[in-house]
This record gives sequence, C-alpha cells and structure tokens, in this order.
Amino acid sequence: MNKSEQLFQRAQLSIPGGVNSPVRAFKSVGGTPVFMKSAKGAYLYDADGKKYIDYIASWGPMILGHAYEPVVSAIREYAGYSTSFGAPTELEIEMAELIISMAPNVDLVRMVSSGTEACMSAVRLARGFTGKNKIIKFEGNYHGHADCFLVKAGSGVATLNIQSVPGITAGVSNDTLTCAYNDLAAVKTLVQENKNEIAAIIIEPVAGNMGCILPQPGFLEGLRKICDEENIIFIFDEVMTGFRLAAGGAQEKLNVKADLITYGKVIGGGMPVGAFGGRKEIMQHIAPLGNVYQAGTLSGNPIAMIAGYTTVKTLKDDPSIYSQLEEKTNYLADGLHKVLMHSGIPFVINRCGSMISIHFSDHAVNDFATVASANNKFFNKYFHSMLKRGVYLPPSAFESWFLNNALTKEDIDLTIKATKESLEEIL
Ligand code: HOZ
Repeated sequence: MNKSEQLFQRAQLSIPGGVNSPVRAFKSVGGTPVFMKSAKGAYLYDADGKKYIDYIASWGPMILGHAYEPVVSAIREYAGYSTSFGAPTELEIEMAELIISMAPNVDLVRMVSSGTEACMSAVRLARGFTGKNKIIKFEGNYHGHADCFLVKAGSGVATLNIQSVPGITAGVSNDTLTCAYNDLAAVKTLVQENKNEIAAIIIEPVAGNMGCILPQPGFLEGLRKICDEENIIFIFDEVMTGFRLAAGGAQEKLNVKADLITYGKVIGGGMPVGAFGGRKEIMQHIAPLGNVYQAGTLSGNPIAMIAGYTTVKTLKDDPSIYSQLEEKTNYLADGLHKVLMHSGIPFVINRCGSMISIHFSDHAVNDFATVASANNKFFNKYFHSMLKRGVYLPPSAFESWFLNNALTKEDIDLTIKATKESLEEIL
C-alpha cells in the first residue's frame, strides 16, 4: 500500500468519505485520491514524493503557480501582525480599490470567505433589491452549495450523479428555475411564464463546472437584454473566470456587463476568499448601509487579503501573463488535437483563455446534456492513465482544467506525450 492509500483508509474513519470536498474522492474515476504534501510552480508532490504536472491549480486559484514567492513572503510578513482582528484594516480598502480598478462596473464590493458565500449573498441581494423571489440558473452550472443552487447543479453534484439533494425544502427548490445552457429561447419562455417573479438570472459566463463550456455568440447578450427589459438582476458568477480570463474577467473578455459579479478562487491567491460587487444603487442595500444582511467573522481576513491582493496586483501589473497563459493553452490544445486526431477516437476540445476540457464525444459539447452524453467512462480511463504518467487532471469530465503560468513548454510537451501513450494504452 502506498502512502495515499494508507492515508485514505485512515481519513475515512474521521472525515465523511475521507475528503473535505466531494470531487476529491475520485468517486467517478475510481481508485484512491492522491494525498498531496507540497507543491512548487507547476508541480505537485504527493505523500510518497511522486511528482505531477498540475492542471487543476487548486481548481483555479493558483494561476501564478504554487508557492509563488511574493505571495508566500507576504503571508509570512502579515502572519506576524496577527492572523485575524475582527475589525477593519487598510488592506481591505486596498483590496476593494484594486478590484474596482479592474472591474469598471463595480462601485462597491463586499469581501466574503468563499465563492458559495459570494453567490448566495448576491442572490439574497437581488431578491432584496427587486422584491421578487425566483431565480433562473442553468443546468450544469454550479454556484456553490447554498440550498437554492443545488438544483440541476454541475461539479460534484453532476460527478456523483445526485438527482435531488436531500435536506433542501420544496419551497427553496421551487424558487429555482432552470434552463439548458445556451438555450436563450427557453429563458425567454420561462421569464414570460413567471412574469414579474424573477429576481435574478445567475450564470457562469464561461461554464467550468461541467467541463469548460463556452457561451454561444449572442447568448449572454440575449440574457442581458431580457434582464434589462424585465427588471431582472443579471449575476455573473465569475468565481472561476474572474481575474483568470482577463484582468476584468469574463465581463472584459466577452464584452458583456452584469449587474452583480461574484468572485472566488484567484481573488484569494489560494486562501479562502470570495467577493461580490456591483453598482452602488444595488450594493447600497447590503447591511450596514441597507437591510439585506450579510456578515462574517473572517470576512476580509488579513492573511487571505494579502495573499489575494498580491496575486491580483501581480496580474494587473503584468497583463502579459494573460497572453502567456493563452499561448500555453493554445499550444496544449493544438498538441492534444493532433494526438487525438491520430488516435481515431471522437473528441471535442473546448477552450477559453486558460480554461480547457476534453470530451470524448462525436457531437459538439455546449450544454449539460451534451457533456453527460459523451463517453465519460473513457475519460475516467484517460484520467488514470495520465495520473500514472505524472499528469494531474481533474478527476471528472464535469470539471474544467486550469492552466497556471509556471507551466513550461516542456511540461506541456510531456503532457501531450502522456496523452499519446495513454491513448495507445487504452484503445
Ligand atoms: N467546486 C470545486 C470544483 N468545481 C471544488 C472541488 C474541490 O475542491 O474538491
């Protein structure tokens, strides 16, 4: 038994399923999760000391690579000043000003401790602001694990094929309406059927919780128009895309503006941070300015703020990081494309910026149904074959891969070679 196997056995005695977040349990791909010990740059090292090229980047946050020196030093320095005050700090103002400087339609921003908190608070605010109850979300989108989002959700809910989550009341579920991603006509119908009842439409502008799924041309623009006409708050869940696809996130990359934007992952530089922001007219309803209550003992935590600030400021100061990431992801996509073409297996590669996913499918993959009907059993074999060769991919076809900027051309060449060998082994 290797160390990961020993640790997984031990973990299951004290932690539900041996993990603190379900996708990590390798349930759909099978086998034992790899327990990590350390990471530097683009590489992870497991409990046995085996090295992996990392394509998860902690599910997005580690965009600059692991243990990025300026972030590590900043955390060290700030830990010496106290790890928490429960009182405001200047650093929180700097963080808010930095976010506002990168997202022009954000006038006010509230820091929280996770993407889940950011999205659930944004929905509460949209309801409080509009006085309406229902929301529309998209099948296969995942906005964290707050009750109202766990209807036809992506990520772990899709990976574990959970059809309905026990513990969520019918009242809550009934207020969450769903449509297929990229189906604008269905949204129009739903809005008409629920006239003056929809508080918000929440969407991952580029979906990353059912693989990487791009919005089709006109889809986000169409949603924007519906929201404007029907007094609906348009929420972009930029937990994955924020500060990753561009300095101004998906809003900048796709040139569509939301009313409220939620952030997570990159914004914390690997620490637990989320945020939600938008126009003053809406954000001023949040307590203590307004009565829409939202709070958190560790919100704006100084260690989390300095890790996030250092990461985001690095991205703002050097926009070439985005073109480097884009080039690396293109290079990976081209290399994988050649190898997969040669293998004869039907496949689709979806990519946006430094988010990418492979689907073993003979049809376009642009919504949950088309992801789910791909040959995901083959993906599971591919995953294990790559893992054996030292390439760490998301352990589910329902997740996007995230590139980090520490990856070198040599790492990507090794990844392409591992794919060629894996396909030869499996087919
Ligand atoms: N929700 C993330 C994946 N889409 C987190 C997975 C994890 O950390 O296990």
